[in-house]
Amino acid sequence: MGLFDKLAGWLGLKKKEVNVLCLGLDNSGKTTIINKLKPSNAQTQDIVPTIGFNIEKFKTSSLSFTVFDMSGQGRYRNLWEHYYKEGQAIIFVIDSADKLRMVVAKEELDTLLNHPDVKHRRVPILFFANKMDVREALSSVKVSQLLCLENIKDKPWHICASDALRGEGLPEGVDWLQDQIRTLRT
Ligand code: G3D
Repeated sequence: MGLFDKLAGWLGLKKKEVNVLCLGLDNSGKTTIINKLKPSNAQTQDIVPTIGFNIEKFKTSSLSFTVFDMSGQGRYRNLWEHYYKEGQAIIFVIDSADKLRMVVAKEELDTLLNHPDVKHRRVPILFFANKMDVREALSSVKVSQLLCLENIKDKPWHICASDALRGEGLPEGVDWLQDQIRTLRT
């Protein structure tokens, strides 16, 4: 059973669709991660509202994923922020080997956490400290420190080291998210 099926299988017990936002800078590994989670029968819908800004959406009967880049596209911010309202869980992907842009990732995370549609909601956030296989990658503890994750007090969060190419670390993250969604719904 695929990772996504596992998550969707449980959620399928409840009829309502759950929206998961998958965010991060470009090139962090979002597409690779999502492709590992995606079941082959998912309905994919590429939405291109404006040239240069791509949003991918796909869903099964119980779970809907919205994936987009947050980088270099400040002018599209109002387009992507529109999706915050409907997000019930967030997957935030970081390229652990991209030390130069770690500060940009932190800025985007802080902006996300302060957004009115996110700030006062107990949205669970799963962080993937991705590209762990790269020799110079920072550890998940270091990534967590640089992003100041310990300052997130009002939302459940969890960070997993991952190697999306091999799928390593993804099951742990998905298990955590599944528990969180279950907790929120009971
Ligand atoms: P994005 O969707 O966030 O923009 P992608 O990122 O999933 O397109 O990944 C960007 C590049 O990083 C891809 O390489 C992809 O194969 C690679 N990548 C993703 N995850 C990992 C990982 O865990 N380890 C390593 N080493 N590489 C990873 P290309 O060469 O296709 O651009």
